[in-house]
Amino acid sequence: MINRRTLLQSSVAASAAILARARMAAAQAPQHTGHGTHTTAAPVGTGKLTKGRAVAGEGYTPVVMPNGSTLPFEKKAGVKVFHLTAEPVKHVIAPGLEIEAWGYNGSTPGPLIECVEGDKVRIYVTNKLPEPTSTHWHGVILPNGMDGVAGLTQRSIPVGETFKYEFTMTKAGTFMYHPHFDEMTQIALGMVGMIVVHPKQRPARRVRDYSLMAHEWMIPIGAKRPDPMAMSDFNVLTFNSKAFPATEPLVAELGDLVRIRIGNLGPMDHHPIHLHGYAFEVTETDGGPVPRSARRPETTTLVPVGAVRVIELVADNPGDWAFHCHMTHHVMNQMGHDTPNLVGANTQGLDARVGRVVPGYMTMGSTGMGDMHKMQLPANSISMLGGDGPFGLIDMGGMFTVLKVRKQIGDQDPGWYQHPAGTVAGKASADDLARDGIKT
Ligand SMILES: [Cu+2]
Repeated sequence: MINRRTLLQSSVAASAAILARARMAAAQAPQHTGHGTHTTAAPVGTGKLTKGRAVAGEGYTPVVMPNGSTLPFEKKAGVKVFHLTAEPVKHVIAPGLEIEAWGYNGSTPGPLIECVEGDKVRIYVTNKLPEPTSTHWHGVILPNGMDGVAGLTQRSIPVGETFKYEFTMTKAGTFMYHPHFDEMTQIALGMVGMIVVHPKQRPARRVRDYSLMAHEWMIPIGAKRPDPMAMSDFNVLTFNSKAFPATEPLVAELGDLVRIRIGNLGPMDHHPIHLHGYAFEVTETDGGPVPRSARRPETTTLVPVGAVRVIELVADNPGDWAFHCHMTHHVMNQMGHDTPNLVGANTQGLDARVGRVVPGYMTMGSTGMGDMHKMQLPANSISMLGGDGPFGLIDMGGMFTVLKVRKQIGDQDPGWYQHPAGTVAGKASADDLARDGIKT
């Protein structure tokens, strides 16, 4: 493989699926690079796990927002008082890719708002954006004037001002919040958040309760500002605004009930979210609980734009289980699509001819895209796919994380699953093949 800049300078137009990327990246790729350099981001599997926010006097098990946080509140005369600040934020999608986003209280998604059915809440929203905003409480049943639709139910919040929303959380469930002013820009730049209203009473049960917000971004190679004009060419797909391998794993102990609340406030795409090793049921949407008689077992559930799906399962199958969007392009990072299809093409002649001007040139992509993680990366961009796993490269990026089920879980990421002897797929022996009559 060759230095990408050299390749571009020599104006070799026929190349791999990387070319659209490379073309845009040329200006930002000043470094001389070696051959076949491994460019995957830091492996998952080390680090402290995010905790939910326990509140004294509340009976619920706090929801955990991996890679995120829960909004604190103060109780004033029986009212839970929250404060959101809409503002520009610097955000790291994965090590190596920092963006200039907009969010709430310094993060995208904004912090989780967590309370209990029947709570009176007062939510202040301060606008530190360069334009007006408003906040809509998606799915929450409330008086019309608190619904947050700029122009329709309130004035937009001018730059520098603070508005006050007051209502009662009459209904338990999983909801979302987002702007209802210049939605296209503000949502595309990361202004999204989740709301969990716990029921007053829930059967006592050990539960691992997670909140994940699906999002999609168009981040041109080398740029820091996501492009809010994008309509179909999103190139970064995230859970809680992180792309694998930067997504924090979900964890559970054997016997735990696992509840995963998946919201989708991405601009355009619905996501079929798939879990390995388990069947689950969708127990709630942002409209409320799904009646038991209407539930069915699933391994994939479609989470449409502007919707929540809450899934539940009992953690009875230990291991490291992939949890991801099943759209194959949604588990790639910053993939260029404007390229010729080279899969199956015989590129030997091309390699030989280009090799005369660019020694060592090798066309990538002719045997598939599995080697794309070896590409050299321009500044402020991440590998299209991949993090290091226990058996080599995990060639997944984007909307991908891992549910780690163990006998015991502490405060730390438990690392990779230690498989019992004889339970990992491996090379068939000559004896195996002979015994079972397999001819290869
Ligand atoms: Cu998807």
